[in-house]
Amino acid sequence: MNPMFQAMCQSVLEGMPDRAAELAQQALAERMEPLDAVNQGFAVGITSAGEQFGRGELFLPDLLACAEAMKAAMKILEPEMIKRGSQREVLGKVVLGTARGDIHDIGKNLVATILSASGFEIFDLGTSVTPEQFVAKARQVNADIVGISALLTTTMAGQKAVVEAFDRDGLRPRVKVIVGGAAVTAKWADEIGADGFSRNASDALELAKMLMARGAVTA
Ligand code: B1M
Repeated sequence: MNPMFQAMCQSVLEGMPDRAAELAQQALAERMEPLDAVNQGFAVGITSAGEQFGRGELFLPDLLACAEAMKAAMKILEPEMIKRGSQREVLGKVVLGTARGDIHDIGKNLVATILSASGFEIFDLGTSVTPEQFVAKARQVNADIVGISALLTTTMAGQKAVVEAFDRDGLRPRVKVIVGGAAVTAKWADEIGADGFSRNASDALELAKMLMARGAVTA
């Protein structure tokens, strides 16, 4: 691994927010693509932290420190990604949030940043969002797409509840519901009747564009 990516990964694994922020600044100063810094550096660190946590080699306070370091880097890189987005025309309106009971937001924020930088208008409801909140916001802003992130196997059920709430409310099929998050699969998306699934933020952008092209926009 390139030494800069290695240092980024290490800053997250060691839970050092100041070091992570410094490396993010350095990456921008060296004209590195911010998404490369995320995908090849900082995210490698947080994924590895998650694996160590899963094996019982890291404890929750350690994982929290790793997440703080990751967030410190994202705080510097995300505004730059938005700034670099050249597209000015609004491609569509997207309501985003993490499923009820789930407080993981790093991936969801990255999806929001990439979509926003590429011309989508984002309404980010934050974490632990109920189906009713998704429906109310989608109605209020006349959303084209609603995206629900879930990182826990237990909160994936919240994605299903959102699909059902949109069906009950008569907002589908006009509004498309897309899902993602570490534990989510295309099979799960199919099972719950979602309109799409993506594995990462770049694929989420392609998916959102494809849904808009297929006629998600009606208003
Ligand atoms: Co948590 N956590 N965590 N955690 N955490 C996981 C998810 C876990 C897999 C770790 C493990 O055990 N190996 C595990 C879940 C197991 C399971 O259910 N299968 C777990 C657990 C158990 C927990 C707690 C229950 C721990 C506890 O309290 N005992 C607790 C739950 C709290 C809650 O939500 N109620 C908890 C807490 C936390 C922290 C607070 C410490 C912190 C979150 C900080 C924050 O987000 N603000 C945290 C972290 C950091 C993780 C891991 C290590 C990393 C997640 C992350 O940020 N990844 C995670 C392990 C892992 O996922 N490998 C883990 C980086 C991010 C860029 O990727 O979020 O996957 P990701 O997003 C990607 C794609 O998934 C996709 O695009 C993104 C960018 O490419 N994507 C979408 C995401 N959302 C999308 C939506 C879309 C489309 C694509 O469309 C709408």
